[in-house]
Amino acid sequence: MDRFLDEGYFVHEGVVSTNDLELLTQCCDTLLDEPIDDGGGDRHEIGLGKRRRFLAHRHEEFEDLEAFILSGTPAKIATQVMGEKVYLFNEQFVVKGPETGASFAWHQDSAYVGYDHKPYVSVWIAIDEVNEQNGCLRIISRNLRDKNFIDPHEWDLDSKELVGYTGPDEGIKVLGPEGTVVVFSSLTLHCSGENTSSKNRRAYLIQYSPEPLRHPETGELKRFAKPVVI
Ligand SMILES: O=C(O)CCC(=O)C(=O)O
Repeated sequence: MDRFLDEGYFVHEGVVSTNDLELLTQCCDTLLDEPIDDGGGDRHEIGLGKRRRFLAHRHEEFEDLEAFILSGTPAKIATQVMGEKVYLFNEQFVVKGPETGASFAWHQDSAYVGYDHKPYVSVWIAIDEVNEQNGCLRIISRNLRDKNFIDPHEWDLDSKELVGYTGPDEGIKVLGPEGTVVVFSSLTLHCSGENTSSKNRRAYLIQYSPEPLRHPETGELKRFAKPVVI
């Protein structure tokens, strides 16, 4: 995993089976039928109506989805990166609606946690082909050995998101067919563009941590801490 440590991310194509992609599509579309919920309460309030929807923490309602993320391809990838002891920490579908789908600003996922923790790994799966028109991910390569910290982030009230970078680097665009998998550290800066295409851009993001992620003072679990079983 030298490449992951050197660059903070890697991309896989062709590792998600047709059946698993179908499963993700069905679960996502089932959730999309529900009334829009922009977050709040114990979830980050980062939804922007149908322009940017986060359908979060619902895997327990879909038996096969739970099995997929605890023992399937994304879980295996997480153990390859972090070793055998890995916990499902968080998961969400991210959907940018057609024509006016909103961007998501440069950030490190760790910035959203709010307290000290061991960096974790995000496995992002494109449910639809991703291209420059529909809001592909962009990544700034980061050597995790040298830059093992969270950069300053500011909350943008208008766009309802944390912003961790506003410089000129446009990053590396990750383009690819449905099923493209992007694996990145919670310290790797990434963002995604607008969706101006005529269809939803759907993706599923699963996060795995090397230990249960708890508040350092209260001990309260941040989200899930389900051991991955390969
Ligand atoms: O799917 C996207 O467009 C980006 C999602 C993302 O960066 C995140 O949830 O941290």
